[in-house]
Parts: sequence; C-alpha cells; structure tokens
Amino acid sequence: MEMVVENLVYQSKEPFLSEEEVQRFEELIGDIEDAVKLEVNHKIAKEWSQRIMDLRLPDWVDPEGYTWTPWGVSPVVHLRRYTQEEYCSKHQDARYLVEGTQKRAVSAGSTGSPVNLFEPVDQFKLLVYLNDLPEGKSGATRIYIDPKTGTSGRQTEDFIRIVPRRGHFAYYSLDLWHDGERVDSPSKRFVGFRVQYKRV
Ligand SMILES: O=C(O)CCC(=O)C(=O)O
Ligand SMILES: [Fe+2]
Repeated sequence: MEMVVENLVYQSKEPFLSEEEVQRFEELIGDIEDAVKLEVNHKIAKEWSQRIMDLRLPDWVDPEGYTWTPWGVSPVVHLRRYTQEEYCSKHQDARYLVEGTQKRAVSAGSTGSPVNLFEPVDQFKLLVYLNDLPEGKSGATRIYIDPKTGTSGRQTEDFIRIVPRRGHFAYYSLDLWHDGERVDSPSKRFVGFRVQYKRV
C-alpha cells in the first residue's frame, strides 16, 4: 500500500477499507450512544491484526537511537462519532496495558513510561476514517510537528492537516500532539487502532 510519509505521520494514498468493511464499522459505530467508545475488544483486534500487519508499517527509531518494529494490534479499540460542532482538543494518546477486559493507561511519551522496554508497547495510532469530510470544511485531524526540529509539543504551532476520507487512514506516533478541528459537517466517524511495537 502506498503511503505519504512526513516525519512520524503517514497517510494512505488508497483506501485501506473496502466499502463492505466501512459498512461493518459503521454498524458498530451506529450502536454507540456516547461520542466515544474506547473499549477492550479482543475480537476486533484479532480480526484486524493480520490486515494491519500486512500494511508493512514503518519501523520507528526512538530518541536514544533504538529501532522498534511493528508487532501487533492492541485490543484497545477506539470507535468515535462526532456530530456537528464537536471537536477534540490538543493531546497525546495514552498507551494501555491490558489484562483480560481491563485496561490501564500508562503515561504518554516514549521516555519515562512504566513499561518493560523489551515487551511490545503501543507506539502508533492507525486512525481509519469512515466518512469523507466535505471539501473546504473544518473537521480535519491536525498533527503538530515543528518542521525544523521534527519535534512535537503542547506549544508547537505547525501542523500536518489530514482530511478524513472514507476508508483511508492516518498513521502517527502516539507521542505527537494532535487535535481534531471543530466538525463543520453533520458527522465524523472513525475507528482507531493502537499498533504495538517491539524493540529489535
Ligand atoms: O478528531 C480527530 O481527528 C482526532 C481524534 C483523536 O485524536 C482521538 O480520538 O484520540
Ligand atoms: Fe488522539
């Protein structure tokens, strides 16, 4: 699958999900009463692991120079539906440790995180959009990176803007600060997977 690469942010150039697959996620999202559902769903993770691994997602080199490689898909699956005017403020995504149906957030940021470095750990987010954002409208995902230093912080003002397209994905490091613009359209829906990496 061809991807556009920019630092730690990737974007699919072709749809990842077929029309039928989009429909299946739409049905799941349709059942959500709250705007956000972040659940431990081993079944979905298992079903999608191979497809996601088949994308041959990129390795990641941490700030200390160690290389990490994609290992699997976290059972913490994020289903979300925004309605008009909703937005998501600037944040980093958490990593989760999962035991059975319980999840526990561990600190954001690749350093100082209380995880065993030799175990797989959530490292990237695969955000798969289920509907198109109409041309020229607000509602994109913005991922903040300073183009000169390649760093991302709460104060970073430069961003890469990813416009939701049905079946397409954005792929970015969990350490990057990002937000979701106010949605100027009836709805915005996506499914988010956390891709686990292992140090090689
Ligand atoms: O609204 C978006 O496009 C981003 C959402 C997001 O970052 C999240 O749900 O963690
Ligand atoms: Fe996020």
